[in-house]
Amino acid sequence: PTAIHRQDYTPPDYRIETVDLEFDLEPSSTRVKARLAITAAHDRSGGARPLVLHGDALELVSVALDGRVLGAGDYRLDDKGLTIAAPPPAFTLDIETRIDPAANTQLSGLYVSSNVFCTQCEAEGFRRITYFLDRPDVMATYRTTIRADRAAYPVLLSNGNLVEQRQVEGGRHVAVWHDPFPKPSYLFALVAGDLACNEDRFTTRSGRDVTLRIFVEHGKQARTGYAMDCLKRAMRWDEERFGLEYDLDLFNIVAVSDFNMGAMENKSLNVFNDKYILADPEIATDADYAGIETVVAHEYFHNWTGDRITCRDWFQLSLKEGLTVFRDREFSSDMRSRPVKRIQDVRSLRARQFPEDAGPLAHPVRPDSYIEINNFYTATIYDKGAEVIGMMQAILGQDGFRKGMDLYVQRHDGQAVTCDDFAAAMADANGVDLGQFKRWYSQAGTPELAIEGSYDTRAGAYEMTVTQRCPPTPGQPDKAPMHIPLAMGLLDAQGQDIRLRLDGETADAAAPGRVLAVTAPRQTFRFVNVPQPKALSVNRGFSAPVNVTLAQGGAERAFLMAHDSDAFARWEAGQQFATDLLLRRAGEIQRGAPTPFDPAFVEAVGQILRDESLEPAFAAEAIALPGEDYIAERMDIVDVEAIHSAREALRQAIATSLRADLERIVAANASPGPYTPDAAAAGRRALRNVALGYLAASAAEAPGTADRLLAAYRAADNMTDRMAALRLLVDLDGPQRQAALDDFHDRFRDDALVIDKWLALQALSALPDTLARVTALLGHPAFALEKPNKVRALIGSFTAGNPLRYHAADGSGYAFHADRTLALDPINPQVAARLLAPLGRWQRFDAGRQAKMKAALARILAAPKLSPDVYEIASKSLA
Ligand code: HT7
Ligand code: ZN
Repeated sequence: PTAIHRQDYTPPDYRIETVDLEFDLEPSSTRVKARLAITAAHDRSGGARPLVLHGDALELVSVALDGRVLGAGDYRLDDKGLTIAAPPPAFTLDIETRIDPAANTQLSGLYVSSNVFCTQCEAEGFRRITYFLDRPDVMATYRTTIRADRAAYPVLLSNGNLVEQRQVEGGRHVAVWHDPFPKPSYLFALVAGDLACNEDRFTTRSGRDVTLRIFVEHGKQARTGYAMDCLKRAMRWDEERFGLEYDLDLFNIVAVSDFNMGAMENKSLNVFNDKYILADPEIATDADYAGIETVVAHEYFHNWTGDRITCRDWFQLSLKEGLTVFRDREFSSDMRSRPVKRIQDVRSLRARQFPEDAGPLAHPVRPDSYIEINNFYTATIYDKGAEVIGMMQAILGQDGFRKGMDLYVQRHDGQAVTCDDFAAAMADANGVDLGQFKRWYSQAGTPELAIEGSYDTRAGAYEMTVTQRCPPTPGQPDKAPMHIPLAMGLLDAQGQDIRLRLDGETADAAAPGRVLAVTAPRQTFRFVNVPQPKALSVNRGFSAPVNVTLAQGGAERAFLMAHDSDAFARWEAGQQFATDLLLRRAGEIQRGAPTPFDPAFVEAVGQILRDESLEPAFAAEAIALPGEDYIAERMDIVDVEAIHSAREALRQAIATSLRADLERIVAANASPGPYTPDAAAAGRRALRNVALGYLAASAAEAPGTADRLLAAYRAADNMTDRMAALRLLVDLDGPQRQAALDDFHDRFRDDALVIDKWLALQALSALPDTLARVTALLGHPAFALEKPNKVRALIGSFTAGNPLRYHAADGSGYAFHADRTLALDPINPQVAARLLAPLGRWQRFDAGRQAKMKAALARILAAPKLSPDVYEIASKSLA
């Protein structure tokens, strides 16, 4: 496989103005007729250029140019597509292809999921439907005719407006759709099936009456209410926050059970993984509800940031994804608690994106090359991309950011553009220079900030020195300094923010917190007129996605935990305090000499438990320890056993010292009545379940723990509490564990999404025989390699979510991973490749594990007929 380079971009030689598609749907043999109106994009002084249409896994039936059927000598077919050497400057091309949707296990292009025809065309799936200029800078208007058996597929959908529907001979019917908005082929969609529908309406602020429909399997309509509510809230929010209004009379969503990702923003016909639509208290956890809110909003927001304004080429993917994640985060922050949302996003960034940025797959937010674009739907493109947008807002302010968005839409509506175009709109609307800031797009790696502060009592001045460094990443050994917006503050002895003024600023610049522009490799900020500070608070709100080194003792961290005016920074102080303790304990475990934990930490946790002024959702986050993966990132050589033991020991120490507080929290936050998914109720459940988790950590001291958890499992009247109890039980060997797992399976055996949870829970267990159980579950009727949700639930949970057992010293976890990858690759290479990242982290482990991880990667690479997807990840991981 060969790499594609950003620098090689050239505009298309031909434009496709209109696309007329006709589908004759049969599961194993679907006929697709495409009529394309094509014009040469360049002046032809140098003669006609060849027209190269992409195609993949297509059977060509016929091709005609301006009505003349072409013979084999008139065009060339190869594994990349169809080439016509010298077409006229403007012409019509009629192409007929035959495809086999039922055999499409890759789930890219047109496929069948539980008897429903559906498409997934991003990134390059349209070429698996017909020959086409399948690149995002070719935007056309589409008219789509769908013909199918009326009884089996009563619902026929595509993008845009329904212009005609009629019955035809042979028990078939036809629907014709027309989408007036030009779009790239990756936004094309078609759905046909026997689906139930939940219909609602929304009136836009300018008075457009929009019909909203959510299509799901029959019997599941009752589970679509929350998604519909989210959609309407998202539509209103986008009008209010960004002035962006929906632009058609119809907005359709379809949920399917087999989907490679979460959802897809096809113009006016979003297609979703069931997981991000279906919810009721019996089957969905609070996290599931929050996920639905985020993903429904995200796909809707793409209507402007992705569909109306799209990417020029796939190197610009973050243009739409980073921006749209930023927008969905802002939406969720407005719907829920902003600090809690920020904490959760940072946890996820540190768990997924920071390791990616520190490993062999590190790439810039705007990558320079790729082999397989499907491998670049990464945490860096999405989540770091969203951080970059968030930093722009931090620099420009919310009003300045809005001005930039307005200009971006005004300039580029209907176009396929670049990240530079976006940054230019932001800069021009605000009259600022974002030249240095744009290095966030081009330089990979997580910057490290070393911060030192010192107070000069005599001068009444505080100096903060910041040194920045960005570690080398593949292909980028040296980095230039970044522009880092660093929010910070100083607290006095009462925990109040000190008003801060930089040397040289006038008195009216003084403010209780500042956002500093860190731009140089080493920079000192001198604040004047400062009374004696007690604690320094940095990177408030996680204003920049960086790692900070700041020498702070336990007392200072505990003080910040209790007093910082920035809620995120309070949480962060607790995380860093816990991380210090856990790293120290892990080292002591390795040396065989554990010492007691600093009681100041346990006391600080106790204070949080007793502080009734705190939002429960925040308290839940504030008392939850950093994950094992985060601690691992901070160790020179990862020792999964020592990390696990250290973390368990700290959990036990907290449980032992704070038992009474924890019991009170569990009792006080018991469900007050029927389940509601709102943020406040979810926060109480979260706090209660974290407290229950601590109590379960001391199972050895409290012998009735397993019975208690089984009782909690049985008493639960919602999936959040049921799962919380079961998650704790699966780590305890005993009859209660099996009783609960069996009960769970029996209750929910017909609910695929819930059985995914059952698979995942078992894969996440800390018990030593977990791999054997996971291997046995591969043969369970509920599992199928063809179903991405099952693969992610069972295999993905084990390989990415269970470091203790995945990194077993004997290498069994790695061998399992290689075997599963090789089995999955011929079925669904996208999913196989996306699961592979944990093997690439071998540099972080001891020599024995390194050798076994590399051997697993080498075994994958040695396989004949590997997909480009898996080849790219495995080869880069070994490099
Ligand atoms: N834009 C969508 C990305 C996506 C996707 C990409 C590759 C293969 C399958 C896929 N399904 C969806 C989803 C989004 O970010 O909104
Ligand atoms: Zn997206």
